[in-house]
Amino acid sequence: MLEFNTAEVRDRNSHVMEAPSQAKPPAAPSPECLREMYEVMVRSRRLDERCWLLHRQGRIGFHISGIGHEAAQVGVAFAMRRGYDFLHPYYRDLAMVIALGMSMRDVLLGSFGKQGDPSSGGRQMPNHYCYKPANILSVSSPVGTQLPQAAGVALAEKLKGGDRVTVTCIGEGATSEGDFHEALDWAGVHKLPLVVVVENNEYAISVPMRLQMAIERVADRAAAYGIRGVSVDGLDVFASYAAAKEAIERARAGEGATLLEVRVVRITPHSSDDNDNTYRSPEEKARVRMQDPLPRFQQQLLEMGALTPAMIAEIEQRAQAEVDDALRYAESAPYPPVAWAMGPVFAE
Ligand SMILES: Cc1ncc(C[n+]2csc(CCOP(=O)(O)OP(=O)(O)O)c2C)c(N)n1
Ligand SMILES: [Mg+2]
Repeated sequence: MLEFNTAEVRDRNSHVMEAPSQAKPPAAPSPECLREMYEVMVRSRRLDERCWLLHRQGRIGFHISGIGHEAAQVGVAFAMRRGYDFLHPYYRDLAMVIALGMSMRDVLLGSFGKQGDPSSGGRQMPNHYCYKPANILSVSSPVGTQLPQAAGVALAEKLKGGDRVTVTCIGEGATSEGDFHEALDWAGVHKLPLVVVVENNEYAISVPMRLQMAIERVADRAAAYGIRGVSVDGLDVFASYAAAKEAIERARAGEGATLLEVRVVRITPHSSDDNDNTYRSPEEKARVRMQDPLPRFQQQLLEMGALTPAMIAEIEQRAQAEVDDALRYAESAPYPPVAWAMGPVFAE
């Protein structure tokens, strides 16, 4: 009999934050909400950057980054009823899972493969987020496999008569997979309460979008399945929030699924194990860095008066302190007992 003590996992996670508000999101975010969105973006960015350093220092084995995707992720996450709706994320969704209530400690426990990692008890690859208290379903490693799973969750919710919406995220490369076709076809046929967010960063590792599809907008693919297709600037929090909110509320009202393309940039290489100098020119990389959504959102909030330089400094300080705390916590946490490697995967 294998002992996988889930109570112990929970105990080790007693630091876990309260689930964020499950309330219906407002039509337009208030200044407090905008500050919260900004803080999530900063926290995600600082943690992400630290993970790159930890990888280069040989302290963690892998990292895959959401840098450049945060505005879209925060826009979508805040348009959800967080902790009530379902999220089937993919590996780049760091800002999104933080917005839904995963802590930096949770994330780093996964990066270090330590006991207490809520995603998998330290057995999955890093960045394979899963967090039951916030209805975050586990990331699937094979690209696109979360799509039929998410359609299944949406179908189950519809059959139960519930009003929870399922949001799932993929890259534009994943839209070439058969799973994409199967899931969107079902979403159309059964009018599922599903929002498929395509975080289009124009690359699938080294393969540019023009070698992936002969159309300009991923959202155009929606027409083939009889669902809505919407394409927005995913570097803009406001545009991402508005588009996601409309898609989610339509899904909740029984009006069916949306394919929501958020056009973002991948500022880093594909992962810690990729060298993008082999396929991106220095000019292209500089151009991409100039589109960083974080300073853009900061500037927007400064101009609106929702942020002040003093607030920005405070948020930075809190984020850095949280990263330092999470790192100390995760690095000193124990590894899971060897017996846990085998369970609970298969039924006894
Ligand atoms: C079925 C499958 N094929 C290939 C891979 C290797 N792989 C991992 S990520 C990735 C690129 C995916 O690109 P995209 O969907 O655009 O997402 P992005 O990484 O750009 O966010 C590939 C080919 C995989 N994990 N699964
Ligand atoms: Mg991509």
